Amino acid sequence: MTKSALQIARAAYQPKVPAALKGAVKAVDGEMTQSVADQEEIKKLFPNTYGMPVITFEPADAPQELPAVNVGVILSGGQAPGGHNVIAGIFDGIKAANKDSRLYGFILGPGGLVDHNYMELTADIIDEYRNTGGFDMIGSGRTKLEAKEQYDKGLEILKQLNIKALVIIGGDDSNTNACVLAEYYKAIGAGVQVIGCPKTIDGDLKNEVIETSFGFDTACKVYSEVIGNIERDCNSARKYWHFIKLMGRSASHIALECALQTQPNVCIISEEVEAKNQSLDDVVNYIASVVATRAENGNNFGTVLIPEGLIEFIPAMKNLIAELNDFLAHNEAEFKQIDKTEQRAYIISKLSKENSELYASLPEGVARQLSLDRDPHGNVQVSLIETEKLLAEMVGNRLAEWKAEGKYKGKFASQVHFFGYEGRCAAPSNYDADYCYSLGYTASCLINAGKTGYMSSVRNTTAPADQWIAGGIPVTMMMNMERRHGEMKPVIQKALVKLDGAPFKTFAANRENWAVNTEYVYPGPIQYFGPTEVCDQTTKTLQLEQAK
Ligand code: FBP
Repeated sequence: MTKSALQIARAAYQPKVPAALKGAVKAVDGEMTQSVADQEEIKKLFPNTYGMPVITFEPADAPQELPAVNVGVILSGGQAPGGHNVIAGIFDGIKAANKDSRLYGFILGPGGLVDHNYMELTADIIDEYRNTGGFDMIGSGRTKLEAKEQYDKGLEILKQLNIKALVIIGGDDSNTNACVLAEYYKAIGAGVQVIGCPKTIDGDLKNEVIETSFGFDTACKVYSEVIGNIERDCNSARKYWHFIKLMGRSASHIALECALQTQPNVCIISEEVEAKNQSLDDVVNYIASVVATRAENGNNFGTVLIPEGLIEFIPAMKNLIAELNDFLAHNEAEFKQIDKTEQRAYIISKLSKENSELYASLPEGVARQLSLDRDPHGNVQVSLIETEKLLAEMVGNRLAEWKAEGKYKGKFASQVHFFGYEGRCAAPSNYDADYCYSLGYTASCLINAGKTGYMSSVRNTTAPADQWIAGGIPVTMMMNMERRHGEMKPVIQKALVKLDGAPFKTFAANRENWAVNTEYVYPGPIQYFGPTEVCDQTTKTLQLEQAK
């Protein structure tokens, strides 16, 4: 296979690890824990894995001879830079404890466990993928592990391969399911430990004890590089407004981090839109007013960042989508009979007054997406809605109205972009390469310590790596009860952008200046070799959150 020069050089990179992981470790128990909310219910649902202590790994006085262990690993959900290094860390960790230990990868996500689709990960394979992006070593998938039959089917292959521990690398839902699996295997005495690792570029799996999910750092740096390039382009040609949608299914962490890195003229934060009960019209008016103000200064150009999940956070749109879901579910047959050209008018005639007016105000393409593209559960697939086009078009229309009223005299031409997949498989930054390898190595220490129902945790990561703290957090500690598909379920709390948190406050304190003046920052590409202040910067979000 032909490799790029960077790939060849990068293969030799030795990830930096916490000092404690450089030799033999001992597990030190901290405080006993309880769930963040709904303690009684969670305790009842997890009688075997609730209340366990936080664990920290410290250097051991003497190396310990450990028995060989067979371990399985699964990559779950969307790709995130650094996944291969988590696997390399697990591999090196179990081999350091006993060279006869073996690692098996389940193919294409959790489905591989259920379908008994696996491969042994040998040293040659691991070396091929060190410090590379992507999940292609074993592939990933979105099958949810949530049914007893799946757990039992999985156990068959785990027994057959004599696997004593399973590491599930995933987001909040996958780690929730990992914990349910840990509880189940413990309850039936299956003899299989389950350990989770925090992954998602979205950055929404974090809390008091998990500083960040891996991949967020690299993905934001890739997007910020390109946003910076676009800002420079628009500051050179001075004729376009660029509307850039950024991935992040729900939370706006990616948009916020990219805004902190690149200082665009506008960045919409979904959580703020919801908290202020803003309408789509309010968002359009805000962007249009920034365009108009800049035009008064002769600046008919700018950059707008839009989080992928925005639509679902606009209360009025949420109501419209809910009524549409309901209406179309109950009238599917009738709706399908209607000629495509009549469908819009048909929906307008059927919805409640408020929702029908909102629906009628939407551009044709978006209205169609809302009524046609539905997932297997009958829900509108909001991520398919081209919010960047929607906003560019609506802002253009609003400015035309203002022009007719004599309130705006500028020129408005827009370009639209969507950045998501471009960043998910990038070669991990030094931070993600180090963090992921450390998470994997820590997972191996949790396995060696006989733990189950824990998430691998590496903290203090704004300090140099040798001061990082490796340990394990009981997954039940991060749980609360939430309504999912009409039922109350124990789940890890999703971390949305906190409006009283330092990253948002820093953004809010600067955005008026960034809107009017051209204060763009051009972060440039991720640097893998060079001075530490260039190569080892963490995200601004993490720096601001961790600043004491
Ligand atoms: P995870 O939460 O599984 O890490 O995936 C996040 C994400 O990248 C979102 O940002 C995006 O909305 C979604 O995956 C896209 O999913 P898919 O890869 O299935 O198109």
